[in-house]
Formats: sequence, structure tokens, C-alpha cells
Amino acid sequence: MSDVSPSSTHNLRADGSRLWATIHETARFGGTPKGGINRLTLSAEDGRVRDWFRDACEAAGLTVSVDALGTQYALRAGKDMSLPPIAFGSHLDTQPTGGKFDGVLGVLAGLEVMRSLNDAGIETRAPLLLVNWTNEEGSRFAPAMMASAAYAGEFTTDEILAKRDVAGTTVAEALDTIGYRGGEAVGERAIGAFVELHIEQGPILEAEGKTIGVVEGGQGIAWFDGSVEGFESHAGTTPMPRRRDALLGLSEFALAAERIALAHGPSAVATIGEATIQAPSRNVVPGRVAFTMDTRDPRSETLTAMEEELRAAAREIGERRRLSIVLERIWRKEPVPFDPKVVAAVDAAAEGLGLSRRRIISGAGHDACNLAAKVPAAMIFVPCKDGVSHNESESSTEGDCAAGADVLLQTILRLAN
Ligand code: HGY
Ligand code: MN
Ligand code: MN
Ligand code: MN
Repeated sequence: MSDVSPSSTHNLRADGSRLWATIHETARFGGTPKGGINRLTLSAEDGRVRDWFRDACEAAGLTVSVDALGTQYALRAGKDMSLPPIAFGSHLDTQPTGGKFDGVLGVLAGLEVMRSLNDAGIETRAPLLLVNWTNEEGSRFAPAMMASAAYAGEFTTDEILAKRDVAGTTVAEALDTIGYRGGEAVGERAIGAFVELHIEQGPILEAEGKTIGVVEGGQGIAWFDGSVEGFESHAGTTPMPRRRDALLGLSEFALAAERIALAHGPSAVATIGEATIQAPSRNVVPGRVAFTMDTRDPRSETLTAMEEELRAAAREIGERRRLSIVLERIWRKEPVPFDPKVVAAVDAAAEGLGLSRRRIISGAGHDACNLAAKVPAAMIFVPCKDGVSHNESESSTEGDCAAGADVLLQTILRLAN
């Protein structure tokens, strides 16, 4: 292994075509006919990509371990093993209509960093740790970013293991089914700093022609489970004015949520991503509807104001339509600032590579947003086409992915030596 003086490594680059090939090689696990990925956390497809990831890490000489929530850690030794490792990574689980890059880029660019250091025979002073966090997406089991939240102490491991999906399967059962309930205790592993590379999942970098987003923090998020109780009745005989139609109540509430978000714009957003009529039937007026809601803003006080206004709208619509609209907040993540020293390392790396860049706040939640509560953390963004994500058409370019991997590599070399 050669010595790691900064001058000897400033010119080190990742192998962009190898990274691009790896991204497309793993896209087959849960790949969809439209070119996206449907790889829900702890599904059989997730199990298969985890096996692939473990084998690829071991082939790169890394020591792989798994914690009690299935998070995978791949360790590369450093000169001074007494130092806490510099960690990087993201997630390999996807949304049902996921794309090839959300989460995947951060994990596979991390693997590319390890491979590039191996090729160059470089040993860093601090050890390096590549992480695949379990269940970042929160689509099958709520909340999102749950394993990194448990690592940061926001939840106990038992709380997470007991979480159930809509079929009633627990996280524990799902982990056992794919053989990824590891022995390592969650949160005990030391991490010196954490850096996550991710596509922006928004339109700003592309619109401004910038290659790199130097991410300064993440916005706040609040998740709700909701229900609307009305009264089932005959679709043919119940006059319109006498109906207590739960679906119409939810429809009005959804439009009220849009109005509230727009009023707190341009940053505030509100989404009802799931809605289910209980006991649905074409010729029955819906009496009960269940739904979920996601609200976000960079300002904590705005998240609170939106919740108050949503509850007021639920009361007003409920009284007028003789419905009961209930909102239960199940998760709230405060806006999080990233560590200035790690942000500065990202900025210096991008500058040293001569890449166009701008400071940015993340609209999406990320594992780094949880890590930031416990260790110095920051993120690197690269553009995605039309700012589209959580859609099968999600795409980026080989050049942008390579640039992101180079910034990740150069940031790690700054933090680990
Ligand atoms: O919801 C999020 O922001 C993340 O993509 N799971
Ligand atoms: Mn993601
Ligand atoms: Mn996502
Ligand atoms: Mn993430």
C-alpha cells in the first residue's frame, strides 16, 4: 500500500464506466418492464441484491457484517485501526415505482471508492466503512430511514422489529425470511463521519446546470395516518344531500392540504400518497376511507403551522359533511443541519475537481439526516433528469454519476487522512 500524502491522491479518480456497469448490473434485482426497480425493503429481491452486495464487498477485500436490523457494514482496514472509520453509503431498497439511482448510487459509488483505492494501492489512515442501511424508503414499513434512525438512537431495535407492513408481517419476520437478521447490536459501531452521495431527486441542479450539490442539511418531515368515517348507504336510493360520503370528505381534505401547502410555499409540500376505501363496492356510498399523509418544509414552525391548519380543515369538513376525519401524527423529523466541517470537505473536493456546484438543502429525507444526530455528516448531490425520482423513468448520466463518485472519493480522502 502506498503512502497517502494529499498530493498523491488529489488526482485519484473513480472508474466511472465500472460504476455505471455496476448500477445497471444490480438493476436486474426487482427490475420492472418500464426500466425501473420495484425492490421493497426485506423482499426477496432485496435479499438477492444484499447477497450480491455482500459478495462484491468481500471480493474487494472488505469485511462484511450485518446488524440486528439487517444493515450491512463493509469495513476496509486503515493504518490506524484505533480511529473510528469514515463511513459512506445509502440504501438499496426502492419504492414500488423506484428508479435505478435513488439510494443505489450512494451504495455503489461507495463500492467504487473501495475498488479505486484498491486499484491505486492506497491505504487511508482511518478505516473506511461502506453501509447499506435497511429500509430507507419507508414504503413497506413506516417510518422511512428507520434503520439509520435506530442507529442514531431515535428508536430501539425492538420497536423497529415489531413494526408491521399492511399484510401484518413484522420487520423481524421479514428479516428472518431473507436471512438478514444479524447479530451485531444496532448503534454500537463507532463512526467518525458519514458522507452520502445521492441524486438530488429535484430539479434545481439540472435547471442551473450545476454538477454537484453541496448539501447543507435536510428539511423537516411529518407523517400522518388518517381516517374518514361516514356512513355506507345505497348508491341508488340515497339522495345526494343525505349522504355521508367518506371519499368526498377525503377529496375535499386533499384539496385543503394542497391549498395549505401552497399558502406556505414555495418550500412547503403535502402529499396523500395512499387512500383505501374500506369494504369498497361500486353501488355503495363509501362509509370509511383510510389514508396516509406526508408534509415537509425546511422550517420547523411551518411544519407545526401546517399540522394545525390541516386539523382545522378536518374539523370544518367533518362538521359540514357529518363525517369524522381523524389525523394521527406517527412520525416527525425536525429539519437537520449537516456538519460544517464535513460540508466544507465536500465543497473542497468538488472545487479541487473543478466541478460546478452550489449549496442546497435536501427536500428528500436521507439516512445522512439521521446520522447527523450522532456523528458529523453531510451529503453530495448530483442531478437527475427533469428532477424526477420515485418514478420508473428516474435517470442520471454516466458523467454525473462519475463526478459524484469522484467527489465522494476525494471527500473521503480528506476526512480519512
Ligand atoms: O421520503 C423520502 O424522502 C425518502 O426518499 N425516503
Ligand atoms: Mn433515497
Ligand atoms: Mn427514495
Ligand atoms: Mn437516502
